[in-house]
Amino acid sequence: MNERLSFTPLGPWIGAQVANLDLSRPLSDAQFEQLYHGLLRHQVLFLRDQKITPEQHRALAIRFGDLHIHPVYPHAEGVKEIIVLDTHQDNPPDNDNWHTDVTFIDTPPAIALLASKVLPEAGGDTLWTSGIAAYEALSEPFKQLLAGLSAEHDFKKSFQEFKYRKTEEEHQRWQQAVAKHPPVQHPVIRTHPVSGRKALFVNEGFTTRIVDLSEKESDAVLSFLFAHATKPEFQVRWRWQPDDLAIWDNRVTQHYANADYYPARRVMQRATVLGDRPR
Ligand SMILES: O=C(O)CCC(=O)C(=O)O
Ligand SMILES: [Fe+2]
Repeated sequence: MNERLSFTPLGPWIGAQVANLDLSRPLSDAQFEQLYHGLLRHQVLFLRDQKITPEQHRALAIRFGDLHIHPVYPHAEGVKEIIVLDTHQDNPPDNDNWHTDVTFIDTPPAIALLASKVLPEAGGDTLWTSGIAAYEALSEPFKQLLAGLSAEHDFKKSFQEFKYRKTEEEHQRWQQAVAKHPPVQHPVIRTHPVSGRKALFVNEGFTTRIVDLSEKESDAVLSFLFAHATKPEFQVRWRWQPDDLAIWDNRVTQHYANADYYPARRVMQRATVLGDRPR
């Protein structure tokens, strides 16, 4: 049997489409190695025609490491590690902002695996941007300035109270999540723990300030970095078909889920692999 996966780059910096893999069957070690290597290189991988159940999704994700259970998002029935993002008229999309997933904890996710289940007739693309490309495009003096800095990341910046007041129960769950997630700090530039590549690690979704700068300096630097990080040059955009799977390296990327399809329905399933402390 031919076990070689093929990777077709979707751009020079980020994104590749993977062929010759059927994820409804268990991956061999050789296949997993190739997939992981491809992920490190391309930062986000896309696979078409992968009809996987929540259980199969979890079994695949667990090959990459321990899984995160989200404090707020609902999960698939009986599979608490699989988040269900079911957006429609009464549950508007809320990932239409550039972010890296769950950077509000000490050990943000390393990898996420997102499967498309129900799609609108048009729209609902997702975009990713490379923190490696963004870092490498900075001038040397600016890289040196950023190298010594840490930034604060806060759950509340994206999960804002007004969105969680529909029922008393929802509001209580939000309050508990806030109490459990005080702001944390991460380096502004992180080094990938496996590839050794450096990447910009601030994101508009959760990063509130650079701790060692004055408030005005921090605001100015962050607004430059948020804009810089999301230049089209560093991006890839994926047009979903049903049963696609995207796998991204959350340590060195950000993403944006285009909400243009609202109020149509769109259902996605996500597994999230825990990472280590950014350095
Ligand atoms: O719905 C999407 O395309 C992506 C949503 C998102 O931000 C995520 O799953 O982390
Ligand atoms: Fe996300």
